[in-house]
Amino acid sequence: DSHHSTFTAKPQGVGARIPRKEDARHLHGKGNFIGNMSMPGLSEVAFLRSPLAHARITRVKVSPEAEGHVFLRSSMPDAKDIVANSTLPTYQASGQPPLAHDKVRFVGEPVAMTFAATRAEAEDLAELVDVDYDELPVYVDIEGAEAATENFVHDHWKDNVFVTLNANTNFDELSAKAEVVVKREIDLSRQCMLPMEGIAVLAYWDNQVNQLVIYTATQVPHLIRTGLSEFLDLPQEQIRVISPDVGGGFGYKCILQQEELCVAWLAKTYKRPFRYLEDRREHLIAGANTREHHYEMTAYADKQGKLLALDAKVTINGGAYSVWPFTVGLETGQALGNLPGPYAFRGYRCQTRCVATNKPGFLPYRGVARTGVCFAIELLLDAVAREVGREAWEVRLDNLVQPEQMPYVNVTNKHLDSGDYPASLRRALEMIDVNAVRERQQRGEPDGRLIGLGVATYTEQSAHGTSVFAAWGTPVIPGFDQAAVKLTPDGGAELRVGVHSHGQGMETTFAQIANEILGIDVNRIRLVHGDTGQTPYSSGTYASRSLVMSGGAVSTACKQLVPRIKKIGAHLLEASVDDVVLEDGFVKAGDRQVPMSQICNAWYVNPQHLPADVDPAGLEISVGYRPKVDTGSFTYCSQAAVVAVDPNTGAIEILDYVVVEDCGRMINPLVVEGQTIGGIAQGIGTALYEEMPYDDQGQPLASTLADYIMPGATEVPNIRIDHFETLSPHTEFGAKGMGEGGAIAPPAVIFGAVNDALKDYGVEFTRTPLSPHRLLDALADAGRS
Ligand code: MCN
Ligand code: SMO
Repeated sequence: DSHHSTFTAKPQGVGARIPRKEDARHLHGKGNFIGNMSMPGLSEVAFLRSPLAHARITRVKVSPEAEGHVFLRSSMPDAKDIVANSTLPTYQASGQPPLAHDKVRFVGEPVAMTFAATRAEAEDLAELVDVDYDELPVYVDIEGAEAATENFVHDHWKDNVFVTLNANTNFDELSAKAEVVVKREIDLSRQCMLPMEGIAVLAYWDNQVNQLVIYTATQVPHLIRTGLSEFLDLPQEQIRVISPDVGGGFGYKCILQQEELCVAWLAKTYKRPFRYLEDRREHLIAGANTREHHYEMTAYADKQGKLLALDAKVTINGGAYSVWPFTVGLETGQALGNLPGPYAFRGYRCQTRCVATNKPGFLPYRGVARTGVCFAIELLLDAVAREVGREAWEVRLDNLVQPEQMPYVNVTNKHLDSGDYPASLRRALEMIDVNAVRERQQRGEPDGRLIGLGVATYTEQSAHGTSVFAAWGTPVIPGFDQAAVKLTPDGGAELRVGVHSHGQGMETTFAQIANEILGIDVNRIRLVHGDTGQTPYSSGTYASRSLVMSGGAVSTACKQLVPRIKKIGAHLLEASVDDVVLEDGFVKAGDRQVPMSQICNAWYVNPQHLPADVDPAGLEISVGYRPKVDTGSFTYCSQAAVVAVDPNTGAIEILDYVVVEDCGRMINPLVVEGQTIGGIAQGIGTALYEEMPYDDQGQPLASTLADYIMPGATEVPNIRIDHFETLSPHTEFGAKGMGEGGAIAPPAVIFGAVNDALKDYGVEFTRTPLSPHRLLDALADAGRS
């Protein structure tokens, strides 16, 4: 049908399903991670962390044996507190000191720093620091934080609210016409991010160039440099940030971490190498968390379940500090703007706010607010469908933006660029075979388990541009991106980008883009990324932006080199430049051709033979790129799942999971599928397993992976994927970003399926994770177990 692409890819070009170049080194244990690095005279750093969630520090005593190896905030007067500013009107900024001094605001907040030859010795030194605390009231939950009238998380604030945002479009007028009103409260619990590698930073001083060199596991090397420059008071050219292999980012590594600032300060001050590696326990206790959203949702619909208006109040538990550079405004603004998702209703009233509590700071995590808003609106639509007595997908098909409405500007002014949303849902239903599932449900399972079917459709706003970051109030982020392309004297190519690939496969996909245009073998194309000393300035990797933005820049740069290559090739072929083409890595005139290696040799090694009007800029170029419309590309996707619920044990098994996604032209379908499956695995974690619990004093109750459950291979089913390829009119190749998408829908899909399985039991779940004990408790409450 028309949604499936008939495009045929070149063997290594755009669209080719080739294996990832980067896999070989990782599969052979040859990755270059900070934990593996060694350096003469390297000291290992440890932190003494707060045992309390909210308390004043009244006295710090360092025992004499540790003197000279222990650092407090007062030891670092030349470092500034990390302050993430925002242009959003109601925003209250938080100052995050590199080390806590006047008070602590969450359990695990660093209070003192030590170093020694080994980590164990550094930790022993930290034991020699004695801190007295005066306890303050602890804010754990949203309600408690909002109710506070004094002793706020930040002393100078007027309440515990970081920011409040409001939207109201045609709400009164359209909600008044509703025949059906459905309300739900929906919660996404707080969770960790658990990349395989935690925070990792090694810094030293390079005397030759008088420069601080910092290796850090980051998604955003250029932004880290900008941040370090500001908070360490060093000019940018005196800082080089290198992000080598990174063991997963997922958002955890797109901010400036205070540990990065501290280790960089040590290197700047002592002019020798220092390293800090976050361990698993530190990550679970003190690493920034994500996802804690509370929704109060009201749908106003007609008798068929067609939405007229939506009323929503969204509150986010933002933890103690607003992260640099995104601030909590990112999550809050994205929730406000993306809650309508793929739906066409025109009445919207929404308030989103983010409150400060005594928990670790709040970070964007794969999917960012879109996982929460998808969960909220999809569960609400399931409830509407039940209310009007229709199937969940029938109601969705009526509410989705229809293909003839595209491009569609929705109620929050999102420019949905292209696609056929209902067709993706219909295809997902066909793949999962709805009728067969309903028959099976009717028949019942021999083992007594209950079968349920869930569906969800979402949009993934990706590759947000300059104007979107401005709307989220984050002044530090330019939003555009750049690339430099250099052909080598022997006919290979180097692509330099300031984004960072830490599992997304860009070393392969960006080479495919260059191969598409220049025809150079992908194994002769090297991606240089994640080093401020070698790459153009960049907003970095997050928000599924790298392909559209940096990939767009690579494409533009390669295209601009083509006439220069042809000019040299035409000379070598003694042909007119108008008569030659660049094809498969050769400049061709009729049946004569000259390979790229000879063209590069002519320019770099034997330029004396070339005509004088060959562009002296040569075979190297740097370009900037902004898509034609910079409000983001809108990938969309429908997912469906069948689950089996055991009402005796509370166990949930995912029997089938299907995906129909449309990210425009896929540069590499294999990479797109890998990204999708990885995201879904994380989404299954959000849905069924992951939760960071705290007691009422803000003590984290899961400090090891025995207490914090995440899905393993056995919890992730075989995922079947189909692709539509509707090209974006705004981007190079019509590609749209998709790296987060997988993680957006699973909570909505799985909860929809479990609620469907239990629809005759009088229970409905609206809070993640859906653990066996929650399921059994609910059945017991309903008198059904
Ligand atoms: N791609 C493609 N065709 C498309 C779209 C994307 O072939 N139409 C390919 C790209 O070329 C790239 C990959 O898919 O190789 C992802 O591209 P993109 O959607 O631009 O996303 P980013 O590269 O900007 O990656 C960021 C995104 C985010 S925000 C999170 S969070 C996340 C994710 O990627 N973190 C990840 N995927 C991850 N995957 C791994 N392994 N590790 C992480 O930390
Ligand atoms: S959470 Mo992804 O780094 O936008």
